[in-house]
Amino acid sequence: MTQSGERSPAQDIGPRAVRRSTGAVAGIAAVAAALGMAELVAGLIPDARSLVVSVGDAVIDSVPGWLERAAISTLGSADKPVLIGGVLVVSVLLGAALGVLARRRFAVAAAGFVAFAALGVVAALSDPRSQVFITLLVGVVGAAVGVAVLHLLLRVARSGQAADPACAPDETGAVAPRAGSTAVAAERPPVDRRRFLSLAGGTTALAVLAGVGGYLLAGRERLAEVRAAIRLPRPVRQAGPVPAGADLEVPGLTPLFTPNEEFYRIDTALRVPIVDPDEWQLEVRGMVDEPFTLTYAELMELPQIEADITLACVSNEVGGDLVGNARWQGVPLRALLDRAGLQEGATQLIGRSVDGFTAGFPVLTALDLEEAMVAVAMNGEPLPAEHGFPARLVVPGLYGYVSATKWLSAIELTDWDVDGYWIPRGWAKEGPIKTQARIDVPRSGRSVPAGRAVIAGVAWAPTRGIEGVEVRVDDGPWRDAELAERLDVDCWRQWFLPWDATPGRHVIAARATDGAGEVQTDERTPVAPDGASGYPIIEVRVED
Ligand SMILES: Nc1nc2c(c(=O)[nH]1)N[C@H]1C(S)=C(S)[C@@H](COP(=O)(O)O)O[C@H]1N2
Ligand SMILES: [Mo]
Repeated sequence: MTQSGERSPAQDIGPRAVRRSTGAVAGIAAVAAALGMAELVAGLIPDARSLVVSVGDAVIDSVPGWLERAAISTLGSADKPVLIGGVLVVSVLLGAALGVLARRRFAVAAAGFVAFAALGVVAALSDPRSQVFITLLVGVVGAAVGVAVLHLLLRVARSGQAADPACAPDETGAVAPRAGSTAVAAERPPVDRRRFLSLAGGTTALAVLAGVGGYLLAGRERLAEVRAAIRLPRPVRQAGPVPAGADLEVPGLTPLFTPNEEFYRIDTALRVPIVDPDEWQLEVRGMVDEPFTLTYAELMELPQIEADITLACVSNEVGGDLVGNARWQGVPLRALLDRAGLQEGATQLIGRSVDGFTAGFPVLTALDLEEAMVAVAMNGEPLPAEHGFPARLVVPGLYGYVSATKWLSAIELTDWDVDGYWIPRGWAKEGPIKTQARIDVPRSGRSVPAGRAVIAGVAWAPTRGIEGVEVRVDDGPWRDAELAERLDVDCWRQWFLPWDATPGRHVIAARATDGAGEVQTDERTPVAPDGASGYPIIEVRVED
C-alpha cells in the first residue's frame, strides 16, 4: 500500500500511527461488540439462532464421531461450555489479528469482519430450523457493529497522537508521523492511552453484557422448543377423576386447579435457571448403599405417578396468594430411595438445586407418603422453567422452603444436623403446612350490592384434608359453609356460604377444620419462623 495515494475515509485512520498492541485491543473490543450485539439481537428475535452456538454446533457436526465421544467422555457435561469457550477464544484471536491489520488496511480488516460474520450465518443456516432473513439480519448487525467499533477505536487511538507533539494532523485531518518519529508510539502520553483503553474496555464490557443477556434470552427460546418436544409418559397410577362439584365455579373464586401461568413463584434465583435436559442429571447420594445418577431420559423411563397436591409457601400471609394447586406427575421418591438403599442414620432428605439452593425434610415423610415425588410435569405439561424444569420435588403437607426444591440436581441422604438453605436464616427446621382457610369472595375492601350474595373461598390442610369451614359475619354465630366435593386430602377444597347481605359495613371471618378434627387456630402469628396463623378476616361495604 502506498501512502501517497488518495485516502478513502476508511484509510483515514492513518498509516503507522497506531501501535500493534493498540490495534489488537481495538480488534478485540470490536469483535466483542460484534458478537455481543449479534447475540443480543438473536436473543431478542424469536426463532433467531445464536451465531456463536451455531458455529459450535457446526464444529461438533464436522468433527469425527470418535473425537466427539472422547470429548464428551473427558469433559462430561462441560463439553458445551468448553466448545463455546473455544469459539470465543478463536474469535478474540481473530479480532486481535484483524485489529492489527486494520491499522494499515482497514478495508481488508473490515472485509475480514464481514467474512467472520458470514461464517456464523452459514453455520446458522445449516440448521434446518433457522430462517434466512433473521439469520442474515443477525449477521449484518454483528458485522456492522464490529466494523463501526473498530473504526471508532482506531480513530480515537490516532487522535490521541494528535496531542503528541511529534504528530500533527495533516490538511486532510489525518495524522501522519513526522520523519524520524518511529519512537513516538512508545512515548505517547498516558492520558490518551487511558482514554483509548477506557473506551475499548467500556465497549468490551457492554458487549459482554449484551452477549450474556442475548444468550440468556435465547436460552428461554430454546427451552420452549425443548419442552414442546417432550412426550410425557403415561403415569402407571393416574390421579382420580375430578368429581363433579369439586370446582364450584363461583365467580371470583379461585379455580380448583391453578393454571401454570398463574401459579405463585417463590425462589432465590435472580434469573430462572435454564436447564438443558440433555445435560441434566439427577444424583441420589449420601447415606445410601448404592448411590446412582439418572439422566433425564432415564428418569422419564421410570414408572410415574400422578397426584393432585396443593403447594404453599411459608411466607404466605393469612389470606395471601402464595399457595396453589396442581396436578403433578413424576417418579415417587420411595422408588428412588428403595433403589439407593437407605443407610442407618439417614434421617433427612435434602434436595439440592442446580443453583445451589437446598431444602431438607424427614426421610420418613418421603417413605410414608406415596405421593412425594420427583415431579417432571405440572397440570399436564413439562414443568415450566419458573417451576423447576426439568425436575423438582413435591411433597404433600410441607411448605416449599423445606421440601419443594426446583431445578433439582441431587437428592442427598443425610442426618438431621445438615440444614437446608432457609434454616440458618431464621426459619423453622420443620415446615408442616398449617391448616388455613381463605376468603376469596367477596373481595376484601370491595363494596357489594345488598341482597342475595355468597361468601366463598378455599381451605387447605394437605395430607389431612378439610372436613369443615365455618364463617362468621360481624358478631354473629359461626355458621357451617357448604364444602365442594373433595378432590384429595392433599388439595385445597372450595367452600361457600349463601349470605343475605344487609347494607352497611361487615367484617367476615372464616376458619377451617382439618381431617384430624383440628380447628385452625385463631392465634395470629407472623410468617416467620414456621408460617402465619390466625383467621382470615375481610371487610366489605354493602351498598343499598
Ligand atoms: N431451587 C429452588 N427451589 C425452591 C426454592 C428456591 O428458592 N430455589 N424456593 C422454595 C420455596 S420457598 C417455595 S414456596 C416453592 C415454590 O414453588 P413454586 O415457585 O413452583 O410455586 O419452591 C421451593 N423450591
Ligand atoms: Mo416458600
